[in-house]
Amino acid sequence: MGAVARHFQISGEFIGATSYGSGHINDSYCAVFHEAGVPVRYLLQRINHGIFKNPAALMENIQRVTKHLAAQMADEPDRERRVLTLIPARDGRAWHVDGEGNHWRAYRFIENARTYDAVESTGQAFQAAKAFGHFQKLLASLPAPRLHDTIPDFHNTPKRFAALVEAIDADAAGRAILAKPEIDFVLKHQSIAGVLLNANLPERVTHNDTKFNNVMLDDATGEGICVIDLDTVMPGLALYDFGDMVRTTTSPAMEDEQDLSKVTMQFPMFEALVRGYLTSAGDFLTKAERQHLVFSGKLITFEIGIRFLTDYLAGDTYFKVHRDSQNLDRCRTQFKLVESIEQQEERMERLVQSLED
Ligand code: ADP
Ligand code: GN1
Ligand code: MG
Repeated sequence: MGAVARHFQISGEFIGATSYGSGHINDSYCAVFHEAGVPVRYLLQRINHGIFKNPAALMENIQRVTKHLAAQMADEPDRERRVLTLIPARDGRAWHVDGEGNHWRAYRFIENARTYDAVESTGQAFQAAKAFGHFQKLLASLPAPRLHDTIPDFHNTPKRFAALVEAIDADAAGRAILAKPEIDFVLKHQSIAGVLLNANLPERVTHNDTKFNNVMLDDATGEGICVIDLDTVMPGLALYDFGDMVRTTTSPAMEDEQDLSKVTMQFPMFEALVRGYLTSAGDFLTKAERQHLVFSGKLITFEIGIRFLTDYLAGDTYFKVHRDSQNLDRCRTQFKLVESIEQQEERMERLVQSLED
């Protein structure tokens, strides 16, 4: 790690690095340098180029996005903690390629803030949603050209459905027999897959991976201080972001929880999300977008469940796993949450409606 870290424009002496975070895709490390005798932390990441096929395009997106965000934060107190800051490599580029062809980047470490894998309070849900809505709002003015699609069709649910059907047919890991109820669940819900794509919603610059653990909450104030994990920032629908907030922030259970009785859509969390999101995004959302807020939670939860199931059937080639049936467990929590949303859909719709009046 020292060899990698020294390729970035960081002064001081490299002390060490440890593996960091619980993301499913990239490898993150917290690296410590001594600068004038003081330990300073940096976040180093190896980009998963098996998944992000064009790391240069991805880094160009991140450079443009962070620069645009930073310019709008210029007058804010504590502005350096409100947007990710890339540390350039010594050759002046925004990233470093090592001898094995791995792409690395370094960020300034956001101190006195942290991410949570599971939500703990409605206040946290409100703050996360407000931060992601603010992120969308600031990026609405990103100058042309259009950002690169870092993963094409990332939230195209019908294509995710088709990929699952292929994985069932191929049954590469011989697991289809173990996932019959989950496969049936998807087939039964096929009709919802295309709804957002056919709802005439505007394309925006969106985050596309608004997991609760992709926003850092300030330790002292609880504020959603910085949106992180920018690899999938690209053109998308605002509701992809809101839907993924519902998926990851309304249930108190971990994504791979095996006790499904713990997985439930907690109405007060949903209410906090809607209120937080409307605080920052309320003035640009169209009527059609508002009308699909509840639906987007159901759809994105369904979609990510499909992706976990597809990866389970393919033999765990995409998401990092730490045990054998982890992707199936993740799929089950998603579908349990979809059911919980279905049971409360009318009440959720009434809430959104009441906030319109
Ligand atoms: P992944 O794509 O693997 O989810 P993330 O970019 O979300 O990677 O980073 C993984 C974890 O590292 C985050 O959940 C967060 O806790 C931490 N992290 C990421 N960026 C920073 C940063 N600039 N400062 C401090 N911690 C960070
Ligand atoms: C991955 O990188 P991470 O862990 O924040 C995935 C998301 C999924 C999520 C499920 C690039 O996100 O799309 O929703 O896992 N990211 C990519 O937890 O596929
Ligand atoms: Mg992440």
